[in-house]
Amino acid sequence: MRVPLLFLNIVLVAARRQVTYIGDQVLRISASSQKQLNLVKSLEQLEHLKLDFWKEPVRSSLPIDLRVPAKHVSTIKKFLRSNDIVYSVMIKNLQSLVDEERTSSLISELRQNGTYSFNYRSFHPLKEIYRWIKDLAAENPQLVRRMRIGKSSQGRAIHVLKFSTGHGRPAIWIDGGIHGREWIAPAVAIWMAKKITTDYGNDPSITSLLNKADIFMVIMANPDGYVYSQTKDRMWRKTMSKRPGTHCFGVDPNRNFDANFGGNGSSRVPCSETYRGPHVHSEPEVKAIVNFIKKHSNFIAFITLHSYSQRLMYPYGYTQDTPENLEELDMLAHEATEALASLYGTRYSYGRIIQLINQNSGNSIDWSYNQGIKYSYVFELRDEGQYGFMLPRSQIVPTAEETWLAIKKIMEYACNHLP
Ligand code: BHK
Ligand code: ZN
Repeated sequence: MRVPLLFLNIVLVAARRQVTYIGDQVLRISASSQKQLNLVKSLEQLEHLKLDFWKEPVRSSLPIDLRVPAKHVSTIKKFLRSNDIVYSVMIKNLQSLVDEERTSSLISELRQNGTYSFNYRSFHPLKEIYRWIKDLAAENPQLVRRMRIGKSSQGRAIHVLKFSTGHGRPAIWIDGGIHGREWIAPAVAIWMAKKITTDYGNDPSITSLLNKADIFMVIMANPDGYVYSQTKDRMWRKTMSKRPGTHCFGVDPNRNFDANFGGNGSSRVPCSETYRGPHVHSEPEVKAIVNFIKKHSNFIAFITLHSYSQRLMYPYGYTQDTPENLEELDMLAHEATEALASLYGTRYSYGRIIQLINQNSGNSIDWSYNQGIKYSYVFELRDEGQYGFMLPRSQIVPTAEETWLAIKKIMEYACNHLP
């Protein structure tokens, strides 16, 4: 018997009980005064509205991106209009982007030729990415090693790719995928890892770099969150750890590090998107990174990939205190963003976290900086908010290409300024 495909799809989707975003809108809000800013901030307290600030209110000059559940769209718009707060609709119906992505951006393919037939212009399910990681190491035995540095809450391996051509060298850290819904970050990391293997021995700059330093790259720092974002809830950000006494699950891994843990800009509420966790390094995903970096002990640069907003930020997030090498961090961020823009004209802003976004505590680069890693940076990749987390797959390769130029600047500088 033939079951109509459409019917089958509906049944499958219903069985998996996916979170849907039908009629949800993303509004870009321009608060033009401190008073208007405070009004928008006050919405953050109304937990029952289930608002999701894609870009939080910081200063009245900076745009705010807010995802509003369908049933509250008219209330929120009315609230904004009655207070003369200007807004525009960035995404009119989030579910239509989610649907489109599922059918045309998230591609599952059986591959024959290892990493050579991998489609770098597409997003992929975790299984395929893990297969690709294995293939890359197998294809490049003299250059790449796959190491398992830990396991997620749900038991998935956390892999690091070690690119090395010698012994006892300084090391550079790059991670992607620490937040589930930020799909562009692991996609960019995959492209970069492949780029290293094709450029080593051919391109003088990466060859000379790898003759001085090792690169350690975690493609997928939060595999559970990525899988959940692809199968159940596209907007999932956190880990997937469960705890007694609450129906909410998951911890924001980027609030779980030992850097002013529990301070401002992290939540003690398990249902919050920025829940810090029950204690420092409670998340096995975080613990894996921390243990590895502490044990290895000769990291000179730490780079973490997030999205979105087109920003390159450095410490601190938890304090207004300035990092000891502020001028150097700022100069290097300037050079890196100029290199990035040189390819396609993509403009990044740069600065300390606490200057560019709100104060936050427990993030990874504040932790790595306090470990003595002087060149600690976070990239918030494309775009500026037109698609936000729903970045189309046509932007994966251009984003990777331009970001690679910036990362090379940081790596080269760190190599030439050893502690
Ligand atoms: C990243 C690293 C260190 C400090 C802040 C950030 C920004 C990041 C976050 O944790 O709130 C923003 C983000 O994922 C969503 O774009
Ligand atoms: Zn993030």
